[in-house]
Amino acid sequence: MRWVRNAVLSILLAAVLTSNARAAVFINEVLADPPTAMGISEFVELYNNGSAPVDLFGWSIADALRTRHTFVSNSIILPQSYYVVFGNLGLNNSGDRVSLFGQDSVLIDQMNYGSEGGRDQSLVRAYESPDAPFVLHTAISAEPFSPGESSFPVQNPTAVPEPASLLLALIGVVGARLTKYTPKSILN
Ligand SMILES: [Ca+2]
Ligand SMILES: [Ca+2]
Repeated sequence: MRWVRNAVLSILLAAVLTSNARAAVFINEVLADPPTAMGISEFVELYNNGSAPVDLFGWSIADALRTRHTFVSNSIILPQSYYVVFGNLGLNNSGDRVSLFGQDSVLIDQMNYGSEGGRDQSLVRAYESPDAPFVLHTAISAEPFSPGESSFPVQNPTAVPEPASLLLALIGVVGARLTKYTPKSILN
């Protein structure tokens, strides 16, 4: 299945270069204060609520001090999907700023937090939109965080997808499962 996935990703990447479809990537969830007993690192979760995949190559994540992660080539975030950067991102528990920069250091999204960042749980958008405020993860979920997946317990399928869409959705699901608590990117 790996070659199938790679082939599809290549096709999707080509689509990125040729499509005018809208894509919008934003910061969706930030874990600054990992609970020590749960074996998880800090992470920043991105979400693409657009209709086209986006290659994050050359994008970066910074805290208030400096760049903490730069995306390598083929860092593809599919439509309606998540991408999680795990590692020591230098996020102060007592307050910090998280910025997402695109190529040429264009600011894509930014969030600030205070002492609420130090509550042994992540901060997450109240709903998956760049316009939504950040809230404590347990305000909308029984879980303290949800890297690579929705904060909301029930997904909401509204229509029967066409076969091509279904294939992409399945790949998206596989990708999300693989990322659960598994670093896609680890910083030293
Ligand atoms: Ca921290
Ligand atoms: Ca999440």
